[in-house]
Amino acid sequence: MSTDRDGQEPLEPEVGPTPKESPEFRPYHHPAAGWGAAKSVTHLLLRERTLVDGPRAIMRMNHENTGFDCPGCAWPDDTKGLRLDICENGIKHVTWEMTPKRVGRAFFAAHSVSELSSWSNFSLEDQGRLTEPMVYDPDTDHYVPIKWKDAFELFGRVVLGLDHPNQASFYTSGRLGNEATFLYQLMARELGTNNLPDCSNMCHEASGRGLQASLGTGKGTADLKDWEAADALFIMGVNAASNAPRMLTALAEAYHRGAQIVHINPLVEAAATRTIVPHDFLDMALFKTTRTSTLNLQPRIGGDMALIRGMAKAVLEQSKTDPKTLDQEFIARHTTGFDEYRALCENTSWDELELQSGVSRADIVKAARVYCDADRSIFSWCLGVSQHEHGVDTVREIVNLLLLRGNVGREGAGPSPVRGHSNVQGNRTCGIDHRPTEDFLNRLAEVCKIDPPCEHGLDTVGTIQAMHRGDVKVFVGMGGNFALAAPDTPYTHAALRKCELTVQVSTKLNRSHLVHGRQALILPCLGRTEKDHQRKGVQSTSVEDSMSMVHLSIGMKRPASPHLLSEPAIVAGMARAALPASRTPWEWYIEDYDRIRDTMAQVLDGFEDFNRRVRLPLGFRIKQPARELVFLTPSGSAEFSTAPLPDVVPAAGTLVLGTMRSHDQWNTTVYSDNDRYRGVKNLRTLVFMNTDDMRERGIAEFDRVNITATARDGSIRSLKDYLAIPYEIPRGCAAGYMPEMNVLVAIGDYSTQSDQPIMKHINVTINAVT
Ligand SMILES: Nc1nc2c(c(=O)[nH]1)N[C@H]1C(S)=C(S)[C@@H](COP(=O)(O)OP(=O)(O)OC[C@H]3O[C@@H](n4cnc5c(=O)[nH]c(N)nc54)[C@H](O)[C@@H]3O)O[C@H]1N2
Ligand SMILES: Nc1nc2c(c(=O)[nH]1)N[C@H]1C(S)=C(S)[C@@H](COP(=O)(O)OP(=O)(O)OC[C@H]3O[C@@H](n4cnc5c(=O)[nH]c(N)nc54)[C@H](O)[C@@H]3O)O[C@H]1N2
Ligand SMILES: [Mo]
Repeated sequence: MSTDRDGQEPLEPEVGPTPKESPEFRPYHHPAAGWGAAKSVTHLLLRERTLVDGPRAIMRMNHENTGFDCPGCAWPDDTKGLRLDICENGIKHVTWEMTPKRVGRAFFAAHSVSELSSWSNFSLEDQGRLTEPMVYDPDTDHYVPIKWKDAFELFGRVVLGLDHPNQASFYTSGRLGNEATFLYQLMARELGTNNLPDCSNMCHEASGRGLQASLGTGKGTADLKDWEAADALFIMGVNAASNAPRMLTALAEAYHRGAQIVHINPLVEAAATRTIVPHDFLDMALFKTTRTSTLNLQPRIGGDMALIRGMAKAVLEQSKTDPKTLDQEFIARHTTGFDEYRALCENTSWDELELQSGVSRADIVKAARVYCDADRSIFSWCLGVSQHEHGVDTVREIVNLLLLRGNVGREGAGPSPVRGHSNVQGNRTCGIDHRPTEDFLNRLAEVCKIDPPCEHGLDTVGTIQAMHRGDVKVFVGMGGNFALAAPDTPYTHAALRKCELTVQVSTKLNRSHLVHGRQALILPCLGRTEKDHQRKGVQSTSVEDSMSMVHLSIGMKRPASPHLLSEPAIVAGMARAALPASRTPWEWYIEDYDRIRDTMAQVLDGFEDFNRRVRLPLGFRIKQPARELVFLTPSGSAEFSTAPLPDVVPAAGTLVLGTMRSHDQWNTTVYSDNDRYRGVKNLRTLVFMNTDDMRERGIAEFDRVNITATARDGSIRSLKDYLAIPYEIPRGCAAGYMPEMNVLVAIGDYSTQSDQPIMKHINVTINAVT
């Protein structure tokens, strides 16, 4: 159980909305999406009382530059344009933002911060949209209204009083649009710090670093057209039906076309079975389902690298009798390190590969056959691959396998990580990077006439540790819910409480407003669905999806309150207050976001002629050098990697636990206590376990268990009274939900390769409560 207030008061386990109805578990055998999804959406629209506005807004979502971008996941929009490209969860995220409920000054007057601290996370967000800026009053322990001007002044005063700009840290959650992002990093760098942690530090940092090292680009190279042309799709470590539901459409289309679809996941998730394509109304009416998988492999948690190396070994073995198995010309012309990699594969025994992957040689070879039989293959992955100690090595291993058959830089092929937040990729493109390149800083300095610092800044874990030490005194959360999303909940909370000032720019009340510094501000902003009026008219912002497409998003709803400001305007207000002598035309930028875009066009690679190109019907695709076979690596070629296989087999008596999302949640926002596709109702404090592991421990379904995690430094963290659910998961593996389980992730347990907290590989023991 987590603790609050520097470890003194215990918090209730973080649960969703349902007042304890009895939990249910019945394995799910229906197709993904389809009518189950439609029913769930209707329920939510009714609950949020947006049955009229909701559907109207949804019809404007993801349309060619005339609507707003879905604030949900980063899956790209349908290339065919006008089709209704929506999903159940996208609709949930939109209605969540459009709720008619409001949190005004009367609410804050009625409830002290201490009182609100005892509320569940669900109840906090369920109060509705924030309506005006608030400041914490320590005398009364209440948030009280503050004028925007005074809020900015307070921020400016505290920042100006710091000994060094590195005593401030500026977090970004991946919903922030590109224009606000650019201004935000400009403010930080003009102040003199690269302390720009973001949610990507907990999410896809490993993917960026792995791809950068192998291919000289931090992003995937495949786009949706490639997905439509691939002969084989390998889907790794993603729960697509819940977290990137529009991928189901691509999978169903691929299946119809006769493509092979291989899912690699310790759990057989709903997307690995069959679907009713969510926006295909005829299929909906006829209950017509399509398969979305041709092969499922269930590696142990952390076993992917061994599995991929096994596939590479099988490919190399096959090439001895069939030389065309390898793309020799591609390897010779475009890669380095092939001989070393081949030797490494040959010297890794099948026994070791089977043990470490948890998959039999026969099944690994089966997957390799699929790969060899396909002319064009795409490998797609998400957190199941990235949130590990060896996430970078695994991503590089995937690239190794792609390189063997020349599956990079041509149609229908390539690496294709599935990003999380709708604009997390755009944030990085537009400068949110605690390790900026010299090139970028030089360009920023020249165009914006500032003198940015070149020493690297703090990422998410680094920021938490620095706050804990007292080295960082000002924390700004630009969206997100840092207090719950970050690892080691009590440690993170203690760190936030040590700050001089915490500032949260948010749409809804959440835990991060209650776990605050000595001084604290809540700055409420417009949501993506809302009209952003500025001096020169209604403004749009741009976003970038998982496949490097940049397009405009225009809100259409009346703002939730007349006192809200847009995110760019909030950044400008903060910047002006903290940089009174700044020559950056902050106010002028806000009058018309085209002006921000004109500056961005000069600073950012691939954004030339930004204002015109972003207004093209589907926006534009940022040039991807690796796609054109230009590899910006030290060698100028795509680089094979030869990392040693990690030992991921749990020690005797222990299990490896991965944290993940339920179907009915958006990261720290929990919509209900149900996880439909996994057959769970009214329960979040659960742990999925293998039946044999349960039997060995004398645990039966719904038995209460205690979970104890042992960190690398030997420290112990635990959760009590969770309910065990027997699940089809490999032996030695267990799984449960974030953010409740973040208390188990020790602050020091981050990857030495990516600095990402290891959220998918926690060493635990699980015992029945006696
Ligand atoms: N509805 C909804 N959509 C979302 C989000 C949300 O919370 N709700 N969050 C968004 C964000 S920010 C992100 S980053 C993405 C996250 O999308 P996902 O990566 O799907 O997120 P998780 O729920 O963490 O699920 C991890 C998946 O990896 C599998 N897995 C765990 N360990 C391993 C392993 O070692 N190997 C393999 N191969 N698989 C493993 C799990 O079984 C699970 O299927 O989704 C985005 N979209
Ligand atoms: N154990 C464990 N922990 C994890 C993960 C895991 O798999 N396991 N996943 C990690 C990952 S991948 C991620 S991305 C992080 C997510 O970390 P965050 O991005 O920090 O968290 P979210 O829950 O997405 O943030 C939700 C909040 O964002 C605010 N918000 C919503 N819309 C807007 C908007 O338009 N503007 C602004 N300013 N605010 C808005 C609302 O106030 C809402 O409460 O969590 C990480 N934590
Ligand atoms: Mo994420």
